[in-house]
Formats: sequence, structure tokens, C-alpha cells
Amino acid sequence: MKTVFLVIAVIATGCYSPNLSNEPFACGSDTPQCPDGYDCMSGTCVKSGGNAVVQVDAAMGSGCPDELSEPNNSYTAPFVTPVASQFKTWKLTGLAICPAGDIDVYALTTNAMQTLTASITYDSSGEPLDMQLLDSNGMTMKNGTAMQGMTNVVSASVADLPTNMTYYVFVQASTAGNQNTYSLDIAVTP
Ligand SMILES: [Ca+2]
Repeated sequence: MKTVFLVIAVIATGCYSPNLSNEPFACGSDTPQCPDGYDCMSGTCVKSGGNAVVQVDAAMGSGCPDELSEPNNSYTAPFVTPVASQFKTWKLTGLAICPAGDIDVYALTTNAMQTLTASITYDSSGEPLDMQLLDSNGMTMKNGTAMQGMTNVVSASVADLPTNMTYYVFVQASTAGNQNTYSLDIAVTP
């Protein structure tokens, strides 16, 4: 059975701190668990619409590192991210194209007319990975391109996307059959 496998990497600064910053802090035990404008995510109050680093817990998988984010092999069965309803910037680490032939798909839904930017950073000592942004019908709307000087970072951006539409980040090996680990960043603005 799948249990909570997302761990928000945070620096806890205490409950109901009067100095409310963008840094997440521990949720309270009573309701409401977080002040107005904050959501309780995995035991941590994070600013609604703010940023979060989320980590797939590799230790809970016995095979491929990101086993517990699987299956997300198609846009019809994606890993659904909380972008943009809860977070406008979202990072997922501990991911992998594994085993050979694996495809990873992540969904996000706009909540305004927004620019979507996604990037993957793969292990530079391993095999190259590719990323694409797919539209709501699963069709490619932008191919990721390698960042100059950091060829293991592949990113793509599309502006003026309408509100309340679901888009997908599609990740696969550049050469079929290859495998590698990676992290994923998704951001929408404004
Ligand atoms: Ca995978």
C-alpha cells in the first residue's frame, strides 16, 4: 500500500512563529494546523502558492529509486503535482528513468494565465535524458533543450497558457533503453 512518500525538506522554525517567512515550519497539532495563508503539507506549514522542495524517499523503494512515484508512464496516468493550486515552484528529487524503457509523466494545472517552465537535471556521469512539455491532449507543445554550459540540464518554457488547464512534463531517455537518475523543477508565473 502506498503511504506518504513525499518528504518536504525544510528547516523547522517552530509553530505559529510570529515571523512568518517563506521558510516552511512545523504544523500545529490543533485545528487549524497552520495560520491563514499557509497549508499543512506532510507535517509542515508552507506558504500557500509558495515554493517547496519535495523528495521521493528512495529508501522506501526496493527496485528503481523512484518506484513509489510509479506508475507514471503516460499522460493518462501521470504523477499529479500540486502545481499550481498549492505551489508555483515545485522540485522533485530522487527520480529515475528506470528500468530500461521507462517513461515518467508529471501533471500540473494552471490557475491563471501563466508561463510554464520545467527543467530536469540528470546525473552528468550517466546517460542523457530528454524532456518535453505536453498539452492537455498529450501532444508535444515544446521540446526541452540543453542549457548552455550545463548540458545535463534540459529545460523548456511556454508562455500565455490559459487558466485551469492541465499540462504534462514528459521525461524519457534520449536513447531508448538507457537509464539515469534526475531531479525535476516545475514553475509557473505569475
Ligand atoms: Ca521512473
